[in-house]
Amino acid sequence: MSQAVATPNAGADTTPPVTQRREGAVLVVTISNPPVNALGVAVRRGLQAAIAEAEADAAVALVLIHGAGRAFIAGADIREFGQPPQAPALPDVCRAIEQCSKPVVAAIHGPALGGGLEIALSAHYRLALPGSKLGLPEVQLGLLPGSGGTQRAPRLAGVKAAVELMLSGRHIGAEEAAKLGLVDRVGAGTDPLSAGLAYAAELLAQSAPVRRSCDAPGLADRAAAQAELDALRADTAKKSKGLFSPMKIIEAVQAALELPFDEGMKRERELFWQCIDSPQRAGLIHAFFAEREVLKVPEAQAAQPRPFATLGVVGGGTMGAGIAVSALDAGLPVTMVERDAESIARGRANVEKVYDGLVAKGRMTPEAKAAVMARYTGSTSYEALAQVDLVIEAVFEEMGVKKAVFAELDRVCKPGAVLATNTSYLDIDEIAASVSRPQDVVGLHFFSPANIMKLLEIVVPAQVSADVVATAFALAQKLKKVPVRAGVCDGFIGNRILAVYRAAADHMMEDGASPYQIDQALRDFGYPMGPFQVSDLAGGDIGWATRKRRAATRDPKARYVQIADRICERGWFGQKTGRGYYLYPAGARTGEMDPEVLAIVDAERERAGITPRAFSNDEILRRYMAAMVNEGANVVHQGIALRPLDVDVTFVYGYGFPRYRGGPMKYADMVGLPQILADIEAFAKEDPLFWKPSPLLVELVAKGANFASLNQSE
Ligand code: 3H9
Repeated sequence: MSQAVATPNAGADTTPPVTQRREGAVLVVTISNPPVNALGVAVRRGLQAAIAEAEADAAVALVLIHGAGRAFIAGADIREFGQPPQAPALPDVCRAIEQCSKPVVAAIHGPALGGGLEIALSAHYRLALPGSKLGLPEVQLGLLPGSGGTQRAPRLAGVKAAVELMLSGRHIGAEEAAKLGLVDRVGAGTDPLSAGLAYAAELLAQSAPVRRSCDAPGLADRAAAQAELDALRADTAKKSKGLFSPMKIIEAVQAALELPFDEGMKRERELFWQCIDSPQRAGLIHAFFAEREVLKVPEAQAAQPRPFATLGVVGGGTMGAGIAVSALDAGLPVTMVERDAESIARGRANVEKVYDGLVAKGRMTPEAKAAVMARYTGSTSYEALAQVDLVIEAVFEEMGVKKAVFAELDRVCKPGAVLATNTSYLDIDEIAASVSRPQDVVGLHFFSPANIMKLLEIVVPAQVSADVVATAFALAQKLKKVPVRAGVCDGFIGNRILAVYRAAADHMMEDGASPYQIDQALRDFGYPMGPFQVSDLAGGDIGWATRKRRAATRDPKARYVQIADRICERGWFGQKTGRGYYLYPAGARTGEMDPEVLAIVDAERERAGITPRAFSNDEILRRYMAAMVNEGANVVHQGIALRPLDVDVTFVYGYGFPRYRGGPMKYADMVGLPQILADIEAFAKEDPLFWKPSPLLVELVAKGANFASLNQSE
């Protein structure tokens, strides 16, 4: 993102980000680089200088490092990656700490992640307070721990635990870190300075010696360590799903097993640079910042959210129940309303089914389920929603039905209640205009299953007030969703773009590629499933209903592929009917190729007068992505998405786009916009109606700019 290296303490404050002062024989080193004490160049320089001072000052007997504010250290400054490196490098700072001739203590509170944990592991003694979050999450950025984490963590915690931490990137608490041998002491309280000073006093009283992690004995049983690593390597090869850095982590730990410490560090550095140079690093770091930038929308910056403590859900079908579960999981009380006793019983059963599944798998106790369900109320009367702060309507996707529900909500809900509609396509301005309080109406487009899928499109109709939008963003965060602001249009951001690239896939199918080849090409790209598998999973009848609804307004000159209709006419709706594009014998979830589907495709080609031609997987990908990016550009151009990064986050969290590619707009930037535009212009020769270059794409190419230039933070 930002091409500028973050300046610590930018602005009027000129306090250096690392300060030291003597407290008796202890040199207290304080890192203060808000918001999370990332290890930018000034922090690295400060730490190096502090260690030099400790060595030089005979009155210093021990060094205590701690973080000011809410973190110990959240890691390397991610904004520096991809920039020319500036000395000192973090591994050198870590080595200086470890080589210090006086004991160094790290007092950890809050996040101690990545390079932050590596600093702590280079210290000689570690204390962590409750609430600490320790981890080596570099894998999530396409990296490996590059400041000795791959060499020191296995020596302290053993291969298995260390590699598991590095491959999962998960954060662990102080207690678990102590069990693993990564910290020596779990302290009490919330102040790392006072806890650290008390620990330092103890160590000084015991004349505790310097004790270096590079000499720790975790790899002493070489054969056992190698056997553990071999098993992890085999597992990682199977599970790393196209990711680059997991195998590099294994290689780095192999070096820890085989090489003396300093040579292992060199090997780790080489592997780290391979990760830095990989496009996956660029994609994942883009995703990291984009996921945070999506929260920065004008309404949420201009207004405070309305308080919300209670939630109503209208509709107990799959969507309504999923939304209710999501809210119950977040600790909110939920009142669900359905039209009659039978429907509300079904609604309740749909909610309970989710928790019963967890209980059956041993992931929830029956008591915990009962406690959650105690917050659920079912009712057949709208009056039950009179006092709730926020209502989400999740009834049948039809304007008349939705308006009838909103009329009821308008009648019963208290003034100031937020009235949200969970629609995928419908015009929310029209819904808002039908009530007496359009300023309270907002769209919340959940994705199915709503308790699992992270994406939440927050659709902003013309008359909504800013605090309602801010409330929607606050709700999304409470529900642990990733919210994206969208404007009103048919399909909002995600489904609108989907309709276009899905049509491109249908065109390719009719022109000669099989659905199986198209799916394979997209799985090779990194999607967990191809578009035809997704259609079988979602149910072909859903798309069929939409196509029928749109039939009347479809441009008769636009190309329309009828293969999906032929399949649906046979009642083949995908997994739930045992066949769709694929065959699912005996309820199987993985489909098999279906020769009858291929025969239908052939017949449709013939009917349309098309002589099939061969497609390479590369061409399939180019067409699919060109269609997606072009419509993404239209969506940004028309203000439906605020920035290209909002399109990226939508696709990563709602449509299975591989996160390590950053999102479609980031991918387009990496391919180069002139290339994408040239593809579209070439395809337009066959079908100028479908392939119309987006004005935004044309403009950016003419200016030599990219999508990143429209993301304020880049
Ligand atoms: C590494 O360490 C490599 C080394 O092994 C080797 C090097 C040679 N840098 O998430 P939040 C910003 S790789 C720069 O909203 P929270 C973030 O963008 C690094 N900026 O807060 C946001 O900015 P803004 C390994 C960072 O409380 C603000 O801080 N470390 C960094 O929900 C607040 O963040 C990681 O991967 C950073 N490292 O969560 C940890 N971290 O306000 C990444 C955060 O402008 N960070 N920012 O939007 C996190 O997981 C979470 O931010 C954290 C706090 C848990 C720390």
